[in-house]
Amino acid sequence: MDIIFDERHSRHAGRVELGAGELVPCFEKPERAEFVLAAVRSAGLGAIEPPEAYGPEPLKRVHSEPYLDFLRTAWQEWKALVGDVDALPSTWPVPGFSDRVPTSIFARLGYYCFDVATPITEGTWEAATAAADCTLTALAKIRAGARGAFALVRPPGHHAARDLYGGYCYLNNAAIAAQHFVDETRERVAILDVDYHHGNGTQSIFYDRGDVLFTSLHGDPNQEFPFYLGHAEERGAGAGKGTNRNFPMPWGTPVETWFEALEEACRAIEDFAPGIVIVSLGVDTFKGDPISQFLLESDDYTRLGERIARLGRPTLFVLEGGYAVEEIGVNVANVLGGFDASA
Ligand code: 6XA
Ligand code: ZN
Repeated sequence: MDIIFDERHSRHAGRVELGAGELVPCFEKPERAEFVLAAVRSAGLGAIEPPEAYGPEPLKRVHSEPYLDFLRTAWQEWKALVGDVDALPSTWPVPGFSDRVPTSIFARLGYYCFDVATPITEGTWEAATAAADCTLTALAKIRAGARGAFALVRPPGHHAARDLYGGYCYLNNAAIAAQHFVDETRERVAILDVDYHHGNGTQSIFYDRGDVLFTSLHGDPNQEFPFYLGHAEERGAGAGKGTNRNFPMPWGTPVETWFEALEEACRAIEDFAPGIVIVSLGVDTFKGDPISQFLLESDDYTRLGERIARLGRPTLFVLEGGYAVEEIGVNVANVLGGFDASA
């Protein structure tokens, strides 16, 4: 398994997010990637390499240019006005307000961001673009014949839509890779999102696309972030009707029920016969995760990797969430090890 990693991830280090009524230290922190790196290294899963630079073009195929310009420049503008504290929005253009793009940095933060958990810091743009480059480089390994590759990245991506960030995500790494694969091959892509949270960004990017199947297992949006998307009846639109499959599950869902949903998602992927499977690999389904309510244990991740291997498709794994920092490494390494062992 080829593993692509870039130390520039650590340039993104948010200080605070708004939890339930109070500012708390960010859960999405650099140590996460360090624990995953140590675990994949000690499991001897494969060579760990830095990314190639792909430039802005693959990003523009998924995100709008005004949005990318905003992400690239927001920190400087914020810092000049406010100082060296995390840039967070505090006001939003909810329905009823004008839909013109606002000019103030305070207003543009709320225009492009949907929560108060996703700070922009000095190194956010650098880290986010490095993560996209890692994911595209891992994809290139698969295009060159590898059966599996892992983009060991942060910040994560699956909540980021065409011109919207939130949920600790800025650039949608999995979507950028999926679009790049379609652009290069004209083949179909299946995305399997096993992160605890619904991948609202990925869903919305491909919602009307018949060539990209999005499947997601996640906490029921009636109870869980991101709340406003991820219901079972969201099945796609237009040419994409039927190519969006959500499997929401309540807090405390038994592990066996989770694996039954995985089986259904896998059957949908098998029917779709994609040229590649992209796994949005969050391990915040772990029973010890501090912000999540599912019950998977470390051994369950091996079983997950084995089931993904049985799809029999070239597979790109992209790191998403997982906040039990001590265990996140082992859990990720178990998925990849289960996949590798089931050749
Ligand atoms: C914000 C919760 C963000 C969840 C981020 C995540 N209160 N997404 O792990 O997969
Ligand atoms: Zn998550």
